Amino acid sequence: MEKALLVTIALNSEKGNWRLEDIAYELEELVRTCRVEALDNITCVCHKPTPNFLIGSGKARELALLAGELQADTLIFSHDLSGTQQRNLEEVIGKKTVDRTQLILDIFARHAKSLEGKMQVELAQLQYLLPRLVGKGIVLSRQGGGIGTSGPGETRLEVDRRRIRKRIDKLKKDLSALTLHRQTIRKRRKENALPTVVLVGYTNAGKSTLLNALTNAGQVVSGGLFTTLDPLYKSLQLPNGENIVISDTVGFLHNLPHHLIEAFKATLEEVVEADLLIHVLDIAHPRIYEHYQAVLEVLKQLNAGEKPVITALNKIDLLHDKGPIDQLKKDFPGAVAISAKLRENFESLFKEIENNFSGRMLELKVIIPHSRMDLVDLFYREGKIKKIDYLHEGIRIHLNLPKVLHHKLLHNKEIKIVNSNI
Ligand SMILES: Nc1nc2c(ncn2[C@@H]2O[C@H](COP(=O)(O)OP(=O)(O)OP(=O)(O)O)[C@@H](O)[C@H]2O)c(=O)[nH]1
Ligand SMILES: [Mg+2]
Repeated sequence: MEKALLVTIALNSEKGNWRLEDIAYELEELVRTCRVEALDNITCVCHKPTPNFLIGSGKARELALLAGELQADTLIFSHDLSGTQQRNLEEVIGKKTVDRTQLILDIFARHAKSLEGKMQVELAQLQYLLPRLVGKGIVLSRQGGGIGTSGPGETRLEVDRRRIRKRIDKLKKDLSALTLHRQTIRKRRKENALPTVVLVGYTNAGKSTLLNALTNAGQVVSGGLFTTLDPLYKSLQLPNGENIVISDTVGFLHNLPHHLIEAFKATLEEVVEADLLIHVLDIAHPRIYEHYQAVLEVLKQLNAGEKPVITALNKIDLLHDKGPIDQLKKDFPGAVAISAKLRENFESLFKEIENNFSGRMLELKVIIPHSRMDLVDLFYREGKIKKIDYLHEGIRIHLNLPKVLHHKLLHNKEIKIVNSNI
């Protein structure tokens, strides 16, 4: 197993509510996901970041000594490094260095499954690499293998600049063709008038677990970060009979590398197009408030900051003391506390979703001829039948039906509307 020395950096110039220990903890979680052994995690507070070394050459020499003592293969930094900084650090330390973006790209590269996912990751990796291919430092160091060198699938990253440029152009072209295809599908879905709900949230919050619990989607779930890169779309019938399409998304992270957001824009467009978002939060995570803010930031970047959102406080089964739930419900008004794993309190979640779409369904009583069993099938499929009576004059049905469908059936002479709530 690759052995790494972690370096958590705090820049004085950076504001925000992320404390040094939060950054350190997150770096460790990312490294764990990469199956790299963390030998130690050194924190560096940088009052004056330098363009050549970021942390200063003196600190770099200290790290070189420590890395030698610990016999580290690699140094992993919690911060992004410029090409120059990375080259200089590698020269002084004599080891491979990996920065935060590279680390995240590496995880994405390992987890990409679909063709589109792989292409998006490769594009992000190449765009990251291109401006760094000056001199030979980074090129040579990347040839050693290990973390920071994974390509999507089994491919090794190319390091030839001209070929990279060509490849970037090709990937962009192919991805935009896929985007077009995706838009066509989305348009068709819109025509069918099915509302779409997208699960968003910090990585590891439990989005895929929730999707599976709601729809038997079979989405892969794991304790590592960024397990899901390829969202799945599933249809789901709410208790009131309304059919919706629901999907999960790539997990978010604070300061998600912009290369990644750019490359995944096509996938993340689903978030922008959604009728409703469910923001899944890991209630058992000590940094829940920071996660919440980070997700809002990414949503803003995607121009989805104003979407209707239901906050789902997930993993309540992990809380021995239920006290914090009350406080959290105050902090996140309207939030529902659930356990995706144990399927707890899904009724409240469904109620919130239904309320959000209220007005789309209509309650009515109709009488249809016995010969029109196909309509009964349709009502079962598209609506919710509350009561059905087989009478002499026909089949009397009390049901909830989507308004769009009601409009379509309005002029059907065979359907007699006895009562409706409009
Ligand atoms: N105890 C408990 N664990 C949960 C719950 N929901 C999810 N988990 C666990 O949390 C971990 C992450 O779950 P995922 O569903 O993969 O999370 P995700 O949000 O899809 O993560 P990414 O795809 O990586 O962004 C897994 O180990 C799940 O088993 C829950 O309600 N209770
Ligand atoms: Mg997932």
